[in-house]
Amino acid sequence: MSDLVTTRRLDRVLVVTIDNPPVNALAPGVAEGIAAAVHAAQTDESVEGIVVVGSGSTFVAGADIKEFGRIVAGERPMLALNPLFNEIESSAKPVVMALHGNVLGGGLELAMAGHYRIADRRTKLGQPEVKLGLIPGAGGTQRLPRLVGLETALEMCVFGESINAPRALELGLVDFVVETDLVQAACAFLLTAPPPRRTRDHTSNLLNPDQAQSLAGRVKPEVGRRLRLQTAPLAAVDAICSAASLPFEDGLAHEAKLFAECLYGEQSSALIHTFFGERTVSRIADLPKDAKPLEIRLAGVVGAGTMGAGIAQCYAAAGIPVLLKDADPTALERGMTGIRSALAGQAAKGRITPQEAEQRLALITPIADWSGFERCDLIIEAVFEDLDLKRRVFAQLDEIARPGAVLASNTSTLDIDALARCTRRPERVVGHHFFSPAPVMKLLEVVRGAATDDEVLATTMALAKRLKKTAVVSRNAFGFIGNRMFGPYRAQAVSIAEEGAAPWDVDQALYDWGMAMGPLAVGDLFGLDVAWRMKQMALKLGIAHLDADTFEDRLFGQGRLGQKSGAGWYLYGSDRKLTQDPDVEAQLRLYAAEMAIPQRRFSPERIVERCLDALINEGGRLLAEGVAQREVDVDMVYVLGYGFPAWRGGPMYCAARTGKRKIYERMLRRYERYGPFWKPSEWLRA
Ligand code: 3H9
Repeated sequence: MSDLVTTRRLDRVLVVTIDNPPVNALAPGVAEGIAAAVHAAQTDESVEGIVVVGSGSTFVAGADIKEFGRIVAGERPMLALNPLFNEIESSAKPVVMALHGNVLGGGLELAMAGHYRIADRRTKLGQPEVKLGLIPGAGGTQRLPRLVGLETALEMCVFGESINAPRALELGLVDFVVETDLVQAACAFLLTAPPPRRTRDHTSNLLNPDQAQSLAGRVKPEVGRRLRLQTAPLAAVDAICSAASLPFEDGLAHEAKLFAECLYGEQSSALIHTFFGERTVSRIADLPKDAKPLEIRLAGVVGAGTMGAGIAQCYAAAGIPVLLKDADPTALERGMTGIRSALAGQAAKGRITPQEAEQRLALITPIADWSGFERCDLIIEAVFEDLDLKRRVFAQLDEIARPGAVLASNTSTLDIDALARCTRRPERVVGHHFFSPAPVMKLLEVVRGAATDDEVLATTMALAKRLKKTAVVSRNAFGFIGNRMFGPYRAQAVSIAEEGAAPWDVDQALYDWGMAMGPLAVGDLFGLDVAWRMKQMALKLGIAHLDADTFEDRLFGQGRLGQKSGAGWYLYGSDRKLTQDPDVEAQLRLYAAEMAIPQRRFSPERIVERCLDALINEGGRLLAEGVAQREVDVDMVYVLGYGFPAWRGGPMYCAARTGKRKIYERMLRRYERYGPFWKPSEWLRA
């Protein structure tokens, strides 16, 4: 047996253990080892049955994702798991899969190749391949519908969400759920001499081909809407529905063909990049391994506005008691009302139980003064984005907070070092930039000030994990990574509108490319007043060569602040639904004439190219300045915080795909024609 798979005997049962830490991924040798053990057991008369189990904390979390890049690069042959799983399924002796931890992707496919499945109560089962731009490729689209029916199989494979063991039991995906020792329970079951039972033969759950086709016709538009522009989910629908019309082996061949198309497609590489990217960003090159995180037993949030209330909810969701302070009783009450209704909404949608909602609410203490803040291990301010106001808050925190407490700011742009200097403990100050809505958005942009010490950074990274956020570290610089890049990106969108494109065409081009929202509509969302203020700061600091006077500034000057005032680039009804405003376009053309801006037509491709080039170039500047650690950090900020499509991998990933040289050359041409905005960053030049 290989090191990855070992066998032992428990009475008349052969126990096959997969041992490939940390997640027992199906690296080359794992499935081979299991199949070989099953094969050998066929001729060993002393073996009556076989149990397959994972060592450590999990069964199998899927195929080894690291292999996919190697396959695409031609360094490795395509995975050939089907013959091995078929060998297991064909065993003349019963095979029980003993499941715990994560049974995902190829792991669930392996489990379904067994004859019976017994699971620990806390097991999670799923086919998350679509999240990597793939479909199940080792029989999942053929065996899963046989066990749970087409509709449930679609739900699981198309959206990639896992289910828990009790639900799997209800669905017939597992046969037993136990609280006792898994292997003992599996062995005891085998000694009752259950007959081998092949999943492939279980066809009673399948619809007839016509029904399957009409189901596919019904779900595809919904899939197209919910997972816009993604190819793998639609391929999953095809593969699963084919289970109803094709014999099992043909179904496997059809699945294999679709799997290969997805694997060699661009979306899969980009999504695999984001999978590893989300994990890479937690590694900080110069943070000593022995930097010990502080335990956060009580947190304080200053400011009960949208952000403060949202941040308090994040802490409560992680089980951390939190004091929510606002000196204005109306604001405090509004904040708490918002929290109550958000929690009730989550309970109504079944995301949490009503008891969990109660528990979370009980962890949040609204407070008008500073009482209790002296006990907090961490205090985060989320007051209005104004440097002087935040300075005063930090000076006050310095008076109140206990020695050693972490003092964090939720600022999205301001100078963390300037805030740190208002205290006598700048080493305890750090930026925790949450994104709105804080309980939903996964990104936490962490700002490491010049003095921030290792313990504070280690505490922040550990805390982010507890809050279920992905932390990306930025050095202190105006706008950090996210907002600093957003300025030039939006500036291009505004310029293109000034040069002749209708604002909605600019937004539509980027939306159709995959962005969650167009950049001008985003301006309306966060407020053209905020955009204006940010630009003034950037201009003062001489960042990114933004134009001092633009059409957007005119809109702001007219009191068109975006959604909050009912009008910005668009018009908004009371439901905040947007409509195009012909007056904006008429004004735009007058503005262009007044400013003598030559007018031209823009194709959607050209709009996307110019906006992305601006985004990428600013990302390059941040890398060259050392504000961002790595390309992947920039990518994760954009994918997790700015609606950049994960299946495009992030701006810097896109740059690599397009070719840095190509982008550099067109930047240089624009730089020579249009001036300093387009000066290529050192990163692009290198
Ligand atoms: C598939 O199965 C295709 C099939 O249909 C067959 C086709 C032919 N491979 O996330 P964590 C690493 S596609 C390689 O921090 P957690 C991960 O990078 C696959 N490595 O822990 C990390 O490494 P490091 C379908 C993997 O407890 C370490 O393990 N399966 C894999 O927060 C710990 O991971 C999936 O998509 C893997 N499959 O979460 C499941 N999985 O320490 C993907 C993890 O060096 N995995 N690693 O950074 C997950 O969703 C989560 O990792 C899991 C654990 C929930 C399992």
